[in-house]
Parts: sequence; structure tokens; C-alpha cells
Amino acid sequence: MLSKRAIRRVAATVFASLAMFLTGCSAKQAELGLLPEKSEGATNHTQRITDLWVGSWAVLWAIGAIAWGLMIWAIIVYRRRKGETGMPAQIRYNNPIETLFTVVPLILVIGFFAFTARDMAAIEQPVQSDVNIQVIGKQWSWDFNYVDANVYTSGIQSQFTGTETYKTRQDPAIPVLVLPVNKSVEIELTSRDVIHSFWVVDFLYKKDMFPGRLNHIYFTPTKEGWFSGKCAELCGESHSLMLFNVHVVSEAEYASYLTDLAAKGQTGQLGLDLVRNSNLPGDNPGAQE
Ligand SMILES: [Cu+2]
Repeated sequence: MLSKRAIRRVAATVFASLAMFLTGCSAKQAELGLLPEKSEGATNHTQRITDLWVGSWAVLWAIGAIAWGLMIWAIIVYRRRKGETGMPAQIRYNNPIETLFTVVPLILVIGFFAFTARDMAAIEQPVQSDVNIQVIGKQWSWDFNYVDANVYTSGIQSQFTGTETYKTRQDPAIPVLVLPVNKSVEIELTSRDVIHSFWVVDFLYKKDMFPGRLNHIYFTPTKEGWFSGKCAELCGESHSLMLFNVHVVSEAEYASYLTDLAAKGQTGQLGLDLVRNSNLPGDNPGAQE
């Protein structure tokens, strides 16, 4: 006969393995609080964001465990016993309990707010950056202006045909933003048509792109490799095809990439005047002032 303790241990192991299996999560991902594995060390901000995320969950699980524990305890201890009839004693206006239920959530909200504000202030701090990039969102792709080198790349706007899907993340139709590793980067974000959102998944950060407004993000990529990017703001029927890749390379590779763009004739900057509204019937782009 198994002891109670052995049964409990087996149950815990089964439950943990099942949870890992069902969520498809590795030990590394569990450590990162189920954030993408590639996010570890991807930029100078990812550790801070991971800490905020994992710390918040740790607090919430602790509160959850206490709340569930008290509920189960009350259910068991105050269950209806054999022979009991009628309504149990109704208790209300318990001041200590009411105070507890007001003060604890207040402390939690203030705590989450304070840590979030602290980390946002650090991440949003403008930095005099080595590399300046302008990213323009458009339905449904991206233009990348490499401001310092005065070159650009332009994503092809996807047209929804009903069958169009990208086979892989390395599909050449997906535009690529190339960045040098360990160099501070400032990205200016704007849009030509509707609101989009610039999101590099593994960088754990995204920011909206508004027509007629400039937003900025500052970070230093600290790991070479390919990272998935996508639009994170529903922007029309082909929103889901509005993908891009970020390729973080060595400084030398970055320099030669920019030289190649210039050699291909992709010099200058793509402006906001390329807005597709100028192609609407009746509009004559040449006649615009
Ligand atoms: Cu979009």
C-alpha cells in the first residue's frame, strides 16, 4: 500500500509533467515565465522586462495560492454536516476582513504600478544612439529607412488573394530590418495610412505607429540572429500578413549590407508622401502641392 506522501509526490510529478507537456514548454521557457526563449539576452531591455513579468506572476501565484487555500479550507471546515438543516448563521460587516480585502488589492495595484513605471522610465529613456532608423508602416508592409547611411529597403505591400501565405519566416517576400549587434539603436516609428504597431516578438516590446505622429524606441540588440516581427495593431484585412524579420549581424556585416543597398541604387529615404491615397481615382499626384 502506498503511503499518503508517496501518492502526493506521484500526483505532483504527473501534474507538473502534464502541465509542461500540454503547454509545450521547456525548462528554459518556464524559467522565462513562458516568454519566447530567444528573448533571453536579445536586447539590453529584455532581462528587465522578463524580471517584471516573472516577478509579477510570482506575486500573483502566491496571492492565488493563499486565496484558493482559504477557500478550500472554508469549504471543508464549514461544510454541511450530517443532520444539519436550514440556513447556516449569516455573517456580514466583518470589519477586519473588509479592511483586508480593500488594503491588499490596493497594495498590489500600487506595487504593480510602481514597478511598471520604474521599468518604463528606464526603457523609454531617450538615448543618443549609434544607429538611427526610421520605420514606416503601410497597409500591409514596412519601409525601412537607414537614416545615417541614407539608404532604404521597402517591403512589398501584400495583396490578399485568398491563398497568399508565407511558407516560412525566411520567405524572401518578408522584409528584413538589419541591425548591428551591440550598437545603440533609435527607431522612429510612423505610418502612412492607418495605425500599425511595431512589434519584435523576442525583444518583448512594441509600440504603435500613428499617421502624422512620430514615436521612438531605444534599445541595443545584444545577440546576433533572426527575430520575428509583426504588426500588432489590427490594421485591415491583410494585417496578419504584415510580417517582417529583424536580422542582427556583426558591425562589419551591417556596414557591407548598407554598402550593398547603396550599390543597388536604394539611396535616399522613402517619404510619407508615398501614401497610396494619392493613387485614388480622381487624384493626380502630380498636381499635389
Ligand atoms: Cu499593420
